[in-house]
Amino acid sequence: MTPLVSVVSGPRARLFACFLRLGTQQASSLQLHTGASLAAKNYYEVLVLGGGSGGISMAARMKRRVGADNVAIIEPSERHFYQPIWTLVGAGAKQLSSSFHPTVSVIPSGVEWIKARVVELNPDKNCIHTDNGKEISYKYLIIALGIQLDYEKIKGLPEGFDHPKIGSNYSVRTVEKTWKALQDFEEGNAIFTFPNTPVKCAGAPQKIMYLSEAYFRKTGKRSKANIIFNTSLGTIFGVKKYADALKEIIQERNLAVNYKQNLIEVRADKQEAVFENLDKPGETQVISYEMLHVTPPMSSPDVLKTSPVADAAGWVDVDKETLQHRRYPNVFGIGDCTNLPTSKTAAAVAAQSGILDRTISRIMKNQTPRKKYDGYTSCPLVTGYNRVILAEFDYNGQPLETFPFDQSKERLTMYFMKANMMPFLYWNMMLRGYWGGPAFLRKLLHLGMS
Ligand code: FAD
Ligand code: UQ1
Repeated sequence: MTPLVSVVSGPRARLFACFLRLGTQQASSLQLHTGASLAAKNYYEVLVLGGGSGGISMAARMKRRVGADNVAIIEPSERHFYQPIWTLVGAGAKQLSSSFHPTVSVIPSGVEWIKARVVELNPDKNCIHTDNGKEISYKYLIIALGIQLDYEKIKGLPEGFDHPKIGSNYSVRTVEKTWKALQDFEEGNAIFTFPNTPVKCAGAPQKIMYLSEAYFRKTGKRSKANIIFNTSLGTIFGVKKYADALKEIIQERNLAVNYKQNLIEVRADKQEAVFENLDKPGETQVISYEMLHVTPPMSSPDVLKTSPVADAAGWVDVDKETLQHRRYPNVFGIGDCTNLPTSKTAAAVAAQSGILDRTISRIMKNQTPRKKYDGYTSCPLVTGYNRVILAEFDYNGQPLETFPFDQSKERLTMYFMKANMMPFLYWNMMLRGYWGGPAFLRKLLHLGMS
């Protein structure tokens, strides 16, 4: 069958975006125009792998550097997700539909969207391969493939999600199950887990615990709930200032935190979770649950693990200040798929996008990169339906706060920022390549302060 797809950009792309937004049944069932191409050209000056937070932001910036015709994004998904809002979707404070737009609507106009999956990288030959058999070459490559969710590494998952009482804010498929489990809670253990791997947004596994506690209080069920946070880590949060604030909340709200406990099995039919004690190999504990929130193990995407651009652990091996690849000077990495030693968040991606833009611009002019990434990352720790502690810090784990007040205090204003301002900023500025993080704001708001 001849594919009905072709290269679509500019006004046509927007038209298709509207078309998709209308949710025309036919469009999806017949797989008509999606605005994507099957790769009209086989060479681009800038090729971006992944159309998530980092990929779209960088494509928008690269379009300004080299022109839309010279940029392409390879991304298989028809929907682009604003994942940070899933914390609130899982707690019933936002609708799932508010977390996505059609991918076609976020592709910068004129930039080519190749709707495919990357299956192989060949940086020695400056090309990649896609799952539909195409070889695409590039002058500069930006890798923004995100982090992979490994639910299947827990025995009993992902099939366990077919049962009630279990959810996970980390996937579009399971986030609404969290809200369902929360509403269905009657009496017993509400368990929240943190895996024994790197994760994205390391605060999210506990944010949903605080929200659940608040929900139980609101609905008169708090006295019937035994709330347990079983984490593989040995600490509640990596930065002392925020860890101290969280520990106070944990004590105040009577939450049980158990360290070095790693979820290894879910017996969803019996509502049982099995944990291994990481300090005592071989020792396991079975806990029954009335509600279970799973944060899955995560790893670098499979396509990267075995590729020449990976470090020993599978992450894209980049310079921590310039984001340029350590061995391939025309290759760059951004976001969750890299080995940047900072917390994996969209806030970090925003800050990285500004730096990487400058790095690439100088490389294109045969100049040495100058601007240095300080590891800025941020985690709005949602501690209730109207409360947020806004953690912001750098590579050294030192607080790097934007606002001229103590951000380790729970605040309504910061909740408003997380729930309403951030999504607006993400869709309208970051994805258009105009948000490189709040450094300028921090400097402005701290003028005159030592
Ligand atoms: P992603 O945005 O995940 O994009 C990766 C893209 O690569 C995806 O579109 C994917 O389809 C594509 N891809 C994967 N494999 C292939 C392939 N083989 N070929 C082609 N394309 C591929 N961050 C914050 O800053 N603040 C928060 O409050 C916050 N809360 C969060 C809460 C939750 C529940 C979750 C899940 C995340 C949260 N984050 C938060 C983290 C944030 O969403 C991520 O860090 C950010 O999206 C990372 O951007 P990225 O571009 O690296 O990866
Ligand atoms: C941020 O820049 C960002 O990226 C768009 C987020 O992701 C959703 C955040 O959660 C936060 C907190 C920031 C930092 C922005 C400010 C204004 C402090």
